[in-house]
Amino acid sequence: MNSYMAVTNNQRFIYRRIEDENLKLKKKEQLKNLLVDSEFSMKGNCAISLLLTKLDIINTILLMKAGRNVIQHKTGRLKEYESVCKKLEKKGLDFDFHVALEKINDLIGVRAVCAYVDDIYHVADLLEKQKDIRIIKKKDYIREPKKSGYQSLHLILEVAIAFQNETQWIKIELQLRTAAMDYWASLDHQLRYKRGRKEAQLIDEELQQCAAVISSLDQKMLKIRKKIDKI
Ligand code: 0O2
Repeated sequence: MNSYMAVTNNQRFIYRRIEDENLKLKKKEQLKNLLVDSEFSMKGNCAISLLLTKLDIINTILLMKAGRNVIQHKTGRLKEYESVCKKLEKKGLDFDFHVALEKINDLIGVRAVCAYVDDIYHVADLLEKQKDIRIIKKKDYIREPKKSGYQSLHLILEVAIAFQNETQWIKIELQLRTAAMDYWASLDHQLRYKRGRKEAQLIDEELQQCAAVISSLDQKMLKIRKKIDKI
């Protein structure tokens, strides 16, 4: 190959890289427009409000039965645009709104923290019985914790929302966990962003041990509560 050919091939490669980068930027811009301050975000916020209200009602029903608040606190959020991009990249997916909508379950998310492990399943049962809720998938990371030690019950569900002309089913991820699981997950979340550092690997192992301690603490607290319930 002569030097003239080498230069043109090199240039062609650079132009293609620039074109690819421009296309990626364009797709990301379109994705941002469809995710942020959009029809999607408006409907997503409606889905969050509806699910939070449903959880309030369930808490009231269970409060009448158990005489205590079963759900201690709850929050809802739309996944941030940067976080959506990171997740798409991690999964090797295109920066496309419809791909994100189909493949990312927690674009719209609600988290509820319960007092005891059995409360989590009572709340999930009551939700499952509702006519305007469809359970798409259940991931029980309490019965089968993740390798990291992460525990929570995830319900990927759809809620029906009546808009002006039609009823739409909106996908939302509900994470149910105890206060101990929540404490562990928030520390782990901080660590996860620092993964790759040498010290982080040691902390990883320590966190796995803490997850086991937390699981046994939850079980002990549940046993004590059940004893007290019988008195
Ligand atoms: P962020 O920043 O919290 O939003 P999949 O459904 O298998 O295609 P996905 O969506 O990763 O893939 O499912 P998974 O594993 O059920 O995780 C969904 C969410 O659960 C995560 O969202 C976290 O919020 C939480 N989670 C899962 N594993 C862990 C863990 O090991 N530690 C902590 N702290 N949280 C975890 P994001 O988007 O990954 O993160």
